[in-house]
Amino acid sequence: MSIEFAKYHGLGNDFILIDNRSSLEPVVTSEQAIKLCDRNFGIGADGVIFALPGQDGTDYTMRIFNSDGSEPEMCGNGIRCLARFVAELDGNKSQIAEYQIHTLAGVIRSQLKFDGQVTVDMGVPRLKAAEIPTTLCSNDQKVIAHPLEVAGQSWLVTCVSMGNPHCITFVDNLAEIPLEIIGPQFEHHPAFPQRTNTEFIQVVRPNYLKMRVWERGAGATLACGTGACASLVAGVLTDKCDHTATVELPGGPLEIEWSAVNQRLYMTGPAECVFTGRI
Ligand code: ZDP
Repeated sequence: MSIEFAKYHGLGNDFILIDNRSSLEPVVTSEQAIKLCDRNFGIGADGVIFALPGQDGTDYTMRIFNSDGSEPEMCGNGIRCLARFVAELDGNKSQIAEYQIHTLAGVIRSQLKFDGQVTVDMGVPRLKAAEIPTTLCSNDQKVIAHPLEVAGQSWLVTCVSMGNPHCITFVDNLAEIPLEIIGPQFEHHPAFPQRTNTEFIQVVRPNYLKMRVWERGAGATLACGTGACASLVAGVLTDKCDHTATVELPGGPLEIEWSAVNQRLYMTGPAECVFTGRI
């Protein structure tokens, strides 16, 4: 096979982008995606993202495989990269371009800004246990500061779905968290039937959070857009932070706003092309 790709990243959360406009199915299988994401035997990435034809009146459809071959519903950093990638494919030279993108988590709107930043309307967070999904409490209840036993310790977790599942814990000292050890134990905890993304948050100020993330299907990554949005929601629900905050990730900062008017989340951050190539 011969497939052209572009390598993009959003704050170091990196993806292989593939022009999939000629087909409704990804041109790469999940097994092939695992190999492409391998950092020693492949191109190296946290995931593979496909720009497919739009559905139901949208401009494009996004699908993504994690580096372990699983398919998440949504991907915040990835959709910023996709917006830049399709603007490039379209030959869109205008300074501001808006795209409607169909995802497994619904229609997402993204807007390219003149300064290279991309703002994404990430939609309304889902909070009921059944929507996460988690068995931590009964189906239509919210999981807010709920105890969860992991690695012989009780953690107070808040669960938020941004289309994909997130489990958030607030900690006093982020540097002390043994992410590589406890991350997988959260991810595979029986309370999360679809597994979960896991975020640890240190509140520096109500409008400034620091985050480390263990991603479902990808492990420790430098950034996670859906995770930053979910964490701000968890911070508001537990009275720890404002509706607008900077979330500092290992790869850099994202600006997140949870609108009190329409309950939607807006994420702003960079997306950059690193190189292109042929498989
Ligand atoms: O839900 C999942 O399985 C995630 N690993 C998907 C990827 C999320 C991402 N890091 C983000 O920025 O939202 C791309």
